[in-house]
Amino acid sequence: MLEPLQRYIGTLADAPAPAEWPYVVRSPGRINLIGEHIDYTGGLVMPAAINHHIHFVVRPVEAPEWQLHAVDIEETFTLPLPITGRTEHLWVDYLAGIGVQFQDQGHFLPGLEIVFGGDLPRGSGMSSSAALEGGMAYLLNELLSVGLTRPELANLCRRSSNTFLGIPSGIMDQYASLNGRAEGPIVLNCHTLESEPVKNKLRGYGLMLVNCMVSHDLSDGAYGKRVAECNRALTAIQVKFPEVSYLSAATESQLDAVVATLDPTVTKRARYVIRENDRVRRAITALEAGASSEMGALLNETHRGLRDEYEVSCAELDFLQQTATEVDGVAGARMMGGGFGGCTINLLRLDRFAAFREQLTQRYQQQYGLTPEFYPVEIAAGTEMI
Ligand code: GAF
Repeated sequence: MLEPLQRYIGTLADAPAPAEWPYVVRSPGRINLIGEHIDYTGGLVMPAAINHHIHFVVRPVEAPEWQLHAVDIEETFTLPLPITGRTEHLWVDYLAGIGVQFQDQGHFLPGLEIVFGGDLPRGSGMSSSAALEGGMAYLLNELLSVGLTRPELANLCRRSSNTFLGIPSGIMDQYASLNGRAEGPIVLNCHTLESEPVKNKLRGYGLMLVNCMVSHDLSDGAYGKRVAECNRALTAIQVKFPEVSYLSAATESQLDAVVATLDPTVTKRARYVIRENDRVRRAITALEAGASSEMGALLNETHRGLRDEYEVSCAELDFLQQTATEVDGVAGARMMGGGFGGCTINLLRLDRFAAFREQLTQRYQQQYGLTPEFYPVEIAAGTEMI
């Protein structure tokens, strides 16, 4: 029985799965145009759900367990219910953590068989983890008729990452996967959790992700360190300006007024956050005006900020970003996501995709002996039952 389902997932068909498998959820990955590393400071971010997905094909079973089949990695795991804690498999824990959130709210988890997989590359920065969490949360919300809204589901997923998995991430990835709009990117205010679509008037340009094919180990601890540094900056600013309730709401002059009390590294991080938040506002204006060169310049500025002030880039990403900006037809480029590896996001003319690919491949192979992967991405709708 599993084999046809695996084929079904392989084709990513929009048609419903066989009748005995009544539930199919499609959960997308995400990109982020701008507003990087500021979701956990209450900032503005501009993500979008994309046309790379994880599909979940699900049926109820009698036994009190979840029979999980991860098609892409060809692994199977049976999770007894109720869920009592973590397992030894991170992919299982992404799903189990969501179950725990529902359990903690008093819901009885049904026995399920879940087959899932898709075309969302793992570890490339398109947030397959958020797609896993969001898809599972969406599914349980429907099956148990809980009635949580999409922003509430995103919050639940973030809570699971933070508390069950111990990953101190913000809310952007899960929010984008669950709330994405096919018309274009959204602007999410991470303080209020309100979002709206951006009126993107850029014509003739598309987005291409380039995977640098490395992932430096530093990343886990470094992310938590950045979160802690931002909290320290906020605490110092609040001593003088108690009305500032989150770091992205501070101004550079408020930061300047407390600089003597701050470690220089913390000041650098906070300056990046405040400037990045401002760049998002300018990016909204640029997109609404259809101004590709302004938008591109903002992407390049963000990259410099992430490289020099926030220090979450790496040599490979810097090389890809710099090289991209030298290619004809590229408006701008930057590293995307948590950093230390993964993808760059590039804004370039649609008629230059092939040349871009060729030039970057050649230069990157020469420099690092690695072949980058390219993903032309299109913006898509958020999680849905099909
Ligand atoms: C990771 C996190 F999960 C997000 O919350 C966000 O902070 C991002 O890094 C950086 O913008 O993807």
